[in-house]
Amino acid sequence: MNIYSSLSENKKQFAVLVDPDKYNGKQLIDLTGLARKSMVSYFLVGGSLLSEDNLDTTIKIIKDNCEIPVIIFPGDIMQINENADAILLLSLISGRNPELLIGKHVIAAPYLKRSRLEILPTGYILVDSGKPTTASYMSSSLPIPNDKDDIAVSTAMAGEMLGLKLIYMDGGSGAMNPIPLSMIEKVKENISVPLVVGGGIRDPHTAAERFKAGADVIVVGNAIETENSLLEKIAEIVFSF
Ligand code: 1GP
Repeated sequence: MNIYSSLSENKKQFAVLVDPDKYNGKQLIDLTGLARKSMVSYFLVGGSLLSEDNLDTTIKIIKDNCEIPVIIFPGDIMQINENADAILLLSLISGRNPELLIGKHVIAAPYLKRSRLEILPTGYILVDSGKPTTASYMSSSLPIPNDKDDIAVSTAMAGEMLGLKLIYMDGGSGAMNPIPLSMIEKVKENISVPLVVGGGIRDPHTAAERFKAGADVIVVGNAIETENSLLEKIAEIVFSF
């Protein structure tokens, strides 16, 4: 399966973010069952900071229990894993940390070239969500202020012009506030690559509003860890579009 083609299909899609530190085997099996039933589009697996050595097992359990594609959402080059289907090759274009714009990519490139992972070059934009998140802290970068739509638009446009194939606007996991609707609308109007939106989405209404504003893919992590029935409710929203 070519994941980029499926991301570009111009239909609303829903990705569940799995932080390998947060799920045990039984919880993962329950989650994959629910995700299969609800026709979740993708699993994103990874985290800005992983403390346990669970990434490999997490990916294997997901792959053993469903056909849903697994995309690595790496917090670090240590999170490259051959058992996944694809990897977001993140360039943190909202920040000015050279390591996360090109440095880590140079180190990862030979490994990625040898792997069979599909590479998804992604312009990753962190947006201030009301308080520092693990992503903003660990990346030593300043997120875009959430009332500065123009900065977000110019950043996303620059990312697309540089050849990045996806734009991912993220408030960071556990974000206090989700990405503002006006920012999503304006970014969407100005890019033609798929737009992924995540961070702080905790209910179906918030997800629906972000789809309406122009998000092609919604990512939800934290809220599903707390209440996995939310997965079915958000998945229903996807089918209403
Ligand atoms: C974080 O966009 C993802 O990078 C998901 O965020 O965990 O807040 O849903 P949440």
